[in-house]
Amino acid sequence: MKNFNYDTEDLVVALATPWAESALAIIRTSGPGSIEATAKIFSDRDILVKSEHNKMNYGFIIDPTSSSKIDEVMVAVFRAPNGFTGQDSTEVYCHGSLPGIKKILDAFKQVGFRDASPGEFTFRAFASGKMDLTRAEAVQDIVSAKSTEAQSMALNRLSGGIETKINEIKGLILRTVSAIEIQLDYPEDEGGLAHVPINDVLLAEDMIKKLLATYSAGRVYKEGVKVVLAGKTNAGKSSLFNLFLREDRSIVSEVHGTTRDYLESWISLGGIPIKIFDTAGIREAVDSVEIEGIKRTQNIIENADIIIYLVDGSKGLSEDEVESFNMLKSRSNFIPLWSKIDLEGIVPPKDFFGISTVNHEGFSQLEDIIKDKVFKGNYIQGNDAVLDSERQKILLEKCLEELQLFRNGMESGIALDLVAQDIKEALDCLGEITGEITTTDILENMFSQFCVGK
Ligand SMILES: Nc1nc2c(ncn2[C@@H]2O[C@H](COP(=O)(O)OP(=O)(O)OP(=O)(O)O)[C@@H](O)[C@H]2O)c(=O)[nH]1
Ligand SMILES: [Mg+2]
Repeated sequence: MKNFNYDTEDLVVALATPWAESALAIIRTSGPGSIEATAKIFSDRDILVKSEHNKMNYGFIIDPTSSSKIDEVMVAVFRAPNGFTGQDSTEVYCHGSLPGIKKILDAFKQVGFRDASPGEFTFRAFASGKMDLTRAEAVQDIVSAKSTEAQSMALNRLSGGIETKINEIKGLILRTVSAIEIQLDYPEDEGGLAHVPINDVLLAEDMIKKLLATYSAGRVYKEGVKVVLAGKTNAGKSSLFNLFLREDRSIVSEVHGTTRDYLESWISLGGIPIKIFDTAGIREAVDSVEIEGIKRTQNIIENADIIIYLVDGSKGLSEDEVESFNMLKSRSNFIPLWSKIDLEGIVPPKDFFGISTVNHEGFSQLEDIIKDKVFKGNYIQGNDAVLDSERQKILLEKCLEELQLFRNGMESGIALDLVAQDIKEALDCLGEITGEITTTDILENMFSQFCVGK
């Protein structure tokens, strides 16, 4: 967003709930004097002006021109330096009628408020020191979280999970920086480089690496993964698709080429949102519709995060699929399944996982294999702070690089005042993450992602 409004001294107002008909709606304001200004359109001015912090007040919103009642409301009062923005602010809980909301917003404009830009309330909270940038970013994450896991992770960040970690890392680096400063100030001191606590730098690097590893795992919960069911016709793909969905969505039959176009659906696997695709079985197609269906299958396979390939266990790997099977086999995201193991005498060969959609044998193992492939070993523990912002990730990577440069420099005996520059840059990266060091670009970029009213 261009022209982000950095003015934090004027009065802003915004609808914080969706612009849609609902039982109740919330309109929020912020800015020095916003309580007195809200009182100008409230039925009992004194009550609001004298209201304590964190208190709800019953009354009516009054049209300042006609003095007629607009709506029956509750008004919450928050006083600086408390409350979300750290400024005087109010929240009006009104009825969720769109014309009513519009009238209330107009009334606010008449007494000196302007529309808030996206993210302006959170920006004010940051500007008044109520939260660092990692928490500010978490505010939007929590609003947009699409799964319960993503929401819990955002809540952890909002409570300062990342900020705490960054501060710990910063503490380790600062110790090293101060040791270097002392060395530079008193070079004649005995002991030389032994005084610089390189171990702290190694510890900091380790913590950064661990934090970076949570990024891809966090993405999984936030954005989900694409899983495709592929294989020859009649292998049992649609039957497995239905088992994942726990409903008969895709047509199953013994006729080869039953599924002619792909089907997709979202499922949740232990909280991971998974978009699963049932595809047209691969074979020498008999008509143009099927040819197009198979083309689409190949396209989906190319773009999938996980490829589950079914071989009909009652037939075995057929000659015409060996070549394409071998090509897919080398991929790390490939899971080969041997289907129909409930039928007599069917035993999956080495490297294949057995599955039956009739008695569900092998299904829970398949779910575990998918999770392993998705996380690639980077599992998140219950209360781990999970890195979610790309901005933070890039800065952490840069910080790590600078620390490694610093260590290499120290080890190869480069002059201390030169390597000191690297470690200071590492420190600056951390300062940028939390927002101690900011530029207009960072702020504009960040807050433009927010919705109005947050
Ligand atoms: N015994 C047994 N039969 C199965 C199993 N899974 C699927 N089948 C049967 O195999 C046949 C083909 O199943 P589908 O799920 O339609 O196979 P598909 O891979 O989707 O086939 P296309 O859509 O033609 O590519 C059906 O008659 C199913 O009932 C299984 O685990 N055990
Ligand atoms: Mg099918």
